[in-house]
Amino acid sequence: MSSPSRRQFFAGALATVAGASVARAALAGLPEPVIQTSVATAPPLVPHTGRPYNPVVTLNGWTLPWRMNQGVKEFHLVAEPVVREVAPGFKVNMWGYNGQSPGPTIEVVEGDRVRLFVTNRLPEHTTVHWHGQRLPSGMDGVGGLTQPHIPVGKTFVYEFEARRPGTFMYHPHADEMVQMAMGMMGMWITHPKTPHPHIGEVDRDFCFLLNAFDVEPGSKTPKVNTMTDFNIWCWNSRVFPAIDSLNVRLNDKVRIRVGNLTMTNHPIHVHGHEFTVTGTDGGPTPPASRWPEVTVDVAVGQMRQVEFVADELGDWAFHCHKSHHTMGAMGHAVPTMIGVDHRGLVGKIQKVVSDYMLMGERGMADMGEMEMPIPDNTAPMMSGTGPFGALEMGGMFSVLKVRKDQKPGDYSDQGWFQHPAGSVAREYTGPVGQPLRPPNGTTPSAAPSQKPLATAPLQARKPHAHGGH
Ligand SMILES: [Cu+2]
Repeated sequence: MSSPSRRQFFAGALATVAGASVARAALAGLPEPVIQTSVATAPPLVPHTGRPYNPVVTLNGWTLPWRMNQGVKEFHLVAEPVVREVAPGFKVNMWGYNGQSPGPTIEVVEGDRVRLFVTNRLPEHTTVHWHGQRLPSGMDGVGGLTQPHIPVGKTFVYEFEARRPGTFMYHPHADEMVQMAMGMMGMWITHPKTPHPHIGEVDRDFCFLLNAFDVEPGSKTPKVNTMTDFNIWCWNSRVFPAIDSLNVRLNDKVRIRVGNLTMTNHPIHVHGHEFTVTGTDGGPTPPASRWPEVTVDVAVGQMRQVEFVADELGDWAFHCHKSHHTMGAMGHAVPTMIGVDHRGLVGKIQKVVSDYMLMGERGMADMGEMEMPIPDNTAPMMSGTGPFGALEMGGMFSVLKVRKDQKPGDYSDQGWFQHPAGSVAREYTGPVGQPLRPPNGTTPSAAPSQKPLATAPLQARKPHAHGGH
């Protein structure tokens, strides 16, 4: 993560000035839209007006500044085409808000009166639905049902009170399949007004959206008619290794809020720690309902927030547990080539079939190591290099970095973990005997040291029942 961009800094400063000293007449107009194009994780936006709170950090994203206008928090969202760097060397034409997909995180406090101006710079009409909020029906943003669509070039205004604390999302409810497939979405956090019995204080509060795209290898624009066959699995429109790590201090209390706006579920898994689910779409969970887990499934349209104490030093993988979601651009027709050495042919085949990619002939680990040849503007299928070599990961994967010397409030990446001597898995160099295998035709369940009994009853087994494990 890098320091705040100058652009963001000045934008924040301007918002402060506007809130503090601009004449009332000027406040009758729209707040200036703040645009952010940096892919770096912005530092938390400490509130300059209104009730105080401990702000969140949006992975590879940022929080939208607001201005206070006679007690109302005013935000200005601009729906527009954007170019998102999903990974270095892989840029995608998306639709988003204020320069990015996803749009900026909106952070408010329970009880805040919120006014949101939405300007439509898309080539078609849109709306914004405030997913999960309690609000007047006419502010719910469902085009045709609760409001007319926002025409191209027009600005609509939404206004409601943030009635309950929790983790929320926003997205269009207009040509939804296209607009969400193009990247239109964002997060919304409502902090509690007063200490809440079910909401704990934390040292670090992260949030991100799960989102997915279907981008043909070598192309730059998502296919918008895809229903389930997405191939770019993102957190905040980024894929590993372009997703920032979650950098925390030893014994920090950590909260991670995850929203899912893909079209499938994602079991989100942390290594080295157990977490509890402290919040869902409906708000904070009562403590008596919580239990420890290391994986939480986040279904389509859901939000989950998990909390844990980061009390184990190290680099801990944090990822979706569907293994094809930690892969990059998988062509849909990649043949299995295990056992075939055809590396020399790839260039020739790509001249005819542009999205043809080489599948490793000994499994796929080869490809992470060998930087397999891929078409231009394509996310590598598996990449990222760790201190011990190729990580063979892509897509929905990041690293929780727990460090003793990470300063409070510092979210910067300190590099790879320095393992204490003797604490890393290593090669065993002693003698290794041949495994004992039961002779052909005997029951494999008999322990090798036991002589299979001729009179043992036959066990019924499905064919290949033990073949794939
Ligand atoms: Cu997944």
